[in-house]
Amino acid sequence: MAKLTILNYPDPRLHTVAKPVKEVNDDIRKLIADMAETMYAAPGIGLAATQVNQHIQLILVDTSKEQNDLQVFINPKIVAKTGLQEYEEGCLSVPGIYETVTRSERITVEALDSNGKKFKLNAEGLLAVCIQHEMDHLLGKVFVEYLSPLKRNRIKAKMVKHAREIERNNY
Ligand code: K2U
Ligand code: ZN
Repeated sequence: MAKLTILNYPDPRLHTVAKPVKEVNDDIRKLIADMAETMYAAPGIGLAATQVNQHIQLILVDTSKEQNDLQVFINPKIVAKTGLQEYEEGCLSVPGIYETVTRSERITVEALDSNGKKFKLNAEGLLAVCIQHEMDHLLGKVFVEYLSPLKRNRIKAKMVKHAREIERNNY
């Protein structure tokens, strides 16, 4: 397994629309293993392939307390949604920023698992928030895009400054 580099906002590659996975093969399963290592090490409770610069429809989620219940969604589609909920979200691609976002309270997701088998899941609460957050990444959308232009531009400027400081420290 290997830890992968997570793209940081406002990297334009985060706005790439992911393509469907044609075949769930060993290459996909290797990427899943690497993404899982990367997510748990961050630490995070979700990760989209887009965030590691792999533009295919693959997301991982683990909202369990013990961080031992990895859920893999390949070519996920939301087929039903009800209600609304607010949650203070973070993102591994926007470190240090937490803002409230409104999303559907309950969702039904259809996807393929890591063996290519189709499944359907009803999710609510944090699991529903996380799945919707990750599926936005597959559409090239980062959660700061739900904020006002003023807030979003302030965050963008902060992240660009952060990136320059990292670059300076690395030389
Ligand atoms: O960057 C990501 O896409 C992973 C997200 C997943 C997530 C975002 C918002 C709300 C829930 C999950 C986070 O980095 S994981 C960090 C985190 C952990 C607990 C609660 C909120 C954020
Ligand atoms: Zn994110």
